[in-house]
Amino acid sequence: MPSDLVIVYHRQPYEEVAVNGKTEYRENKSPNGIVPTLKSFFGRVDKGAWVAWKEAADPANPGFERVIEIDDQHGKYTVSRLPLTKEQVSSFYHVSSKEAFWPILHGFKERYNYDPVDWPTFREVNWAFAEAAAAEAAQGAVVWVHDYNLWLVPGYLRTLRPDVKISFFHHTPFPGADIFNVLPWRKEILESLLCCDVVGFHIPRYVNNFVSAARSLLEVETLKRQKVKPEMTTETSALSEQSVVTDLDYQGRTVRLQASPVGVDVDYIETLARSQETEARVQQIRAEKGEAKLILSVGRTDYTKGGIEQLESFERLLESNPELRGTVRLMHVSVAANANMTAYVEIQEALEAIAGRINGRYGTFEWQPVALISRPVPFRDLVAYYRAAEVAWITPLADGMNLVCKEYCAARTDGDGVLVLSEFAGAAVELGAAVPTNPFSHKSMDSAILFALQLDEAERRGRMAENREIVARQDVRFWAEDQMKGFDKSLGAGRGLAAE
Ligand code: GDG
Repeated sequence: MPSDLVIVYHRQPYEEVAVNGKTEYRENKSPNGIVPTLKSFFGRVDKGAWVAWKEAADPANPGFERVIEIDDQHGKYTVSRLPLTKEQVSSFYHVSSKEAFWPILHGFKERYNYDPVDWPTFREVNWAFAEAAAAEAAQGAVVWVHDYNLWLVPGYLRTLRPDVKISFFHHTPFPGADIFNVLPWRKEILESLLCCDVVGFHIPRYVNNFVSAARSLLEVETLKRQKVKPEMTTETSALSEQSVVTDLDYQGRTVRLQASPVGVDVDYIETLARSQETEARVQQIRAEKGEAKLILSVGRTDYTKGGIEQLESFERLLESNPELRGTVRLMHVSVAANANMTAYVEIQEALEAIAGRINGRYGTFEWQPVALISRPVPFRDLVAYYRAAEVAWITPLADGMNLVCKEYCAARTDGDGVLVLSEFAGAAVELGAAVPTNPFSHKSMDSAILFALQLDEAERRGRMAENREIVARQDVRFWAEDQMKGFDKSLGAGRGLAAE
């Protein structure tokens, strides 16, 4: 049976577990991230489909069922798994996406690695995703494509299935023309994205950057621009915009542009944070750390997350403020998602070197200033650390949104805690009561963390209350509803999805 909604995302929507020699497909263990939210859209349609990939030695004989039926709490849907070879995965995902697109999207021109990109393979893989989506989609269905590694899917899909409605969501920042145009495939990518009915980004800045890139190479016309909603314009943020383009014309078609910041599952996090188990764990963490204040930093091991710059700032903090020695501890959780890539191995080594140096220079038998955690922390424990940490120090150099800072606020059901947030995280345009910091400036990094440590309780609680209100209002359901509105407005001519 064809599907009314097809989600195209490189990741599979469940975990595959072997039980007594049989494969079972289970809800992902990790409740965070956006996969559960995406799946919840299947509850709004008669039939849904998901397109992902799975590695196979021989794509002609993959050795696994290509299309499987899933029936979980979100409803019934099929998952098409494209058999990709190890070489295809490496070329399309690790090389083109991570070594060429990722640095450009985050504004790191100097890290951009052009030479190993195999563009024909990138096209081939994107074509396979488009074909699989076309095979699943009902007449007039909505096909929702996610992220830059599937940039060419909309263009191919438009050719294969002119009837479907295509929506694309970018989870990363989108740079302006000066940076985006470093990519030699820029025109092909933009032409593909302009085949969409809706192109979604987290914040207005990325929308306007996309328009600047499109305008630099193609004849696009701005049909509509509107004032940015007050909840997305904190004055302090380097990423603020005052107005945003909402409709573009390209070759006689209207492309709707949407800024909707992804939120977190506040109900779920609050329930976890309030549970007796978490409370007990929080007491235990507090007892272990004693009087020392806990500064918490969580993120993937990636140069965009600014881990090295943050540890260096912490080192300067202890150097310049000897009275802080013994009174603060930094828990720096940095988990590698791409453990084998050279760039990430180098960062891991650098983090270990700096953390070791700080501990060697300032630590004592009783007090270790930095706990560098490189293994994933179970989400339950993470929530307990969020609850126990006096300060969350989130300082990416560039980040599409950053969900960790929102999770921290959601977990602070006690109303205390200080969030120090980089101006270059998309979330900074929403969380105006965070202590802002510029990770490119030593002065700003050092003074922001010192300021956060010294805030009195009334000020801490006032700021946290403001941030919690925004995080609760603009949660993941708010994002989902916003996406729905985008579908309804622009995709209304299709079969349509039922509003909840
Ligand atoms: C991309 C964009 C955008 C981290 N360590 C552990 C752990 N995490 C979880 C956090 C959070 C998630 O990973 C990270 O989300 P972020 O949003 O911070 O970052 P990216 O992975 O880079 O995500 C980003 C996002 O897409 C959504 O559009 O916000 O800008 O780069 O949920 O909690 N979870 C557990 N243990 C860990 O050690 N369980």
